[in-house]
Amino acid sequence: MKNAQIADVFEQVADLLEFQGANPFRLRAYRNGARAIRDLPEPVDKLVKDEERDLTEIPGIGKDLAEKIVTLVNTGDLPMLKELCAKTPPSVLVLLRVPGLGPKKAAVLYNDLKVGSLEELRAACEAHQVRDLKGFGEKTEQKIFDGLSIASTIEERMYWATADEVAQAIVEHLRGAKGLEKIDAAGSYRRGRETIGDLDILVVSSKPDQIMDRLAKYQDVAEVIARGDTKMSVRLTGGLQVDVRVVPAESFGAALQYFTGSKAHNVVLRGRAKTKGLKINEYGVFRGEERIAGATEEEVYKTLGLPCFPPELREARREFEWADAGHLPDLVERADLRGDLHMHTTETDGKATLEEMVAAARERGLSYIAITDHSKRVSMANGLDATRLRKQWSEIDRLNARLKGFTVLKGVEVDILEKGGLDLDDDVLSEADWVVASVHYGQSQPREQITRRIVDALANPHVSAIAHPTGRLINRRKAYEVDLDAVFKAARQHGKLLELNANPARLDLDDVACAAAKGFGIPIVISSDAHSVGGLDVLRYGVLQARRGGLTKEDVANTRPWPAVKKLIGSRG
Ligand code: DGT
Ligand code: CA
Ligand code: CA
Ligand code: ZN
Repeated sequence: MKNAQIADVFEQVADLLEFQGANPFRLRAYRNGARAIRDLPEPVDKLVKDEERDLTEIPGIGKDLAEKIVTLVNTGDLPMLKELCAKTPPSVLVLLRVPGLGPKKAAVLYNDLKVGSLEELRAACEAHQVRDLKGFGEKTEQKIFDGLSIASTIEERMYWATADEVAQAIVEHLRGAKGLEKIDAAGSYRRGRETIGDLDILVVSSKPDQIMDRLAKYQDVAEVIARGDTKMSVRLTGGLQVDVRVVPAESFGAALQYFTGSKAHNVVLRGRAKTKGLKINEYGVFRGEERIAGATEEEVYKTLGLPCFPPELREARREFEWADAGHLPDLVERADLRGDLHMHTTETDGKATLEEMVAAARERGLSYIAITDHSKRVSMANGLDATRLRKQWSEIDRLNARLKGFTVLKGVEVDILEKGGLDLDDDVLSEADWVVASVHYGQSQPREQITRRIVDALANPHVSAIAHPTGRLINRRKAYEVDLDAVFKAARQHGKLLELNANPARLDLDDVACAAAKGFGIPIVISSDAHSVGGLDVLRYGVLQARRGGLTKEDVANTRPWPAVKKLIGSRG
């Protein structure tokens, strides 16, 4: 079980407990636990198997939750959740998807109005029955009504990073099937979208039945949704749907193209085919009845006079424009990254020491890192004041003196204070090699205020970059109201960099914002924000997002050696 799935289970437990009116302290333990696991940069299941580690090391995880995690990892299930579910009408969980409707209010709706589905909730709102309930009122009724349209469209989508583990495991499992000739995962997963609705897997096989039998036997299959001659859909424990299609070898490329999508990209492609007097579908490219391409994606695109677009670009954004101009951007790759400029150590809320982070970064082929522990405002993380920071920096100096072919930069992640300004004085910041400034508090301030804070931080001569510039947490928290355009302008004016935080829950800046930043000529720095040794491995998720934004090696600052990065900072100031 993946961290995110375990966190989801704890959230569900908390919701159900709250629905049943349980003790608030009990709820809070589960909610805090969920957050702790979600934010943990290393896989909990590995931690469980490591005899030297204890889950209760994780802040927010006590003995009780630790035991539940062990149960979840070992069995994929939590008896407590089953019991709670058995005591709760299943439809209530659907009600909880409505923004503005928590478990407590859902309980009132269910008990007093017998509302048990989104349709019934809509009807109750329309009949103005909701406003008369105790603790509701007209405004709440309206809010719930507005939230209904969102609830029916959002199903929680899985992080790409989680889907990746699942996809690799399933593909590996299916490779064991007799008659398998080719297999590839398509869909949003192949396009590297930050979240995945379902997995689409394509197979060439002389024995489709063998593939399907083997899929049915996969350990995590909870339910077979449908099985036909060439297509099978299953649902995994944890909820992800997987569609497997068996296609003829001569159509494999066409099917891979079609099922990779995106839909919008395919629509444009069909139009292009049409103007050439051709037809394209998942079986091939046709002139009249004759199939003129289909075995490979390259030939499918080539027949239409197009390059074989990297999947990350297939969103009908600018890829056709680029193709028409004769060149696609040469997208950045993980191997291009030479350094990582955002990470934490045991001095604040990291799990590994300075030396351990250095060793791990070297193992991963990096040649420099910046240590950017939190500043004092983040008291929960034991943030550093000037004295402790300078002490850490002298340690870094001593370490650098011993290191060959590797540089540790003296950095800090300085908080942008709620009232504006930075959490550390200029005199200490001026001694740093690299300063990332970030907003952790006052996230719900109005647009102008929060934008001003960030723009002012960019104007500070000692700040190098802004970390996670929008603060969004995928599936959990919306971006701040920040005016990104103003941030881009300020970054350009002062010659500053912007981060693409590679944590799979953040991916901030996202693909679209990266493309926009590139338009302003702002270098992007892809950073892990690692809080542990394993946390360094998230860089590849950042790279995927950068690729979706059309970024090349040139556009990403930390593909350069450190002295060249340094030259970028303040260069336009
Ligand atoms: P997801 O699963 O919501 O994360 O997103 P996708 O992109 O994987 O979408 P999915 O699984 O519904 O379909 C996979 C691909 O199949 C999609 O990217 C494009 C193709 N496709 C599906 N339905 C249609 C359609 O109605 N028209 C066209 N042109 N393509 C489609
Ligand atoms: Ca899909
Ligand atoms: Ca699908
Ligand atoms: Zn950080």
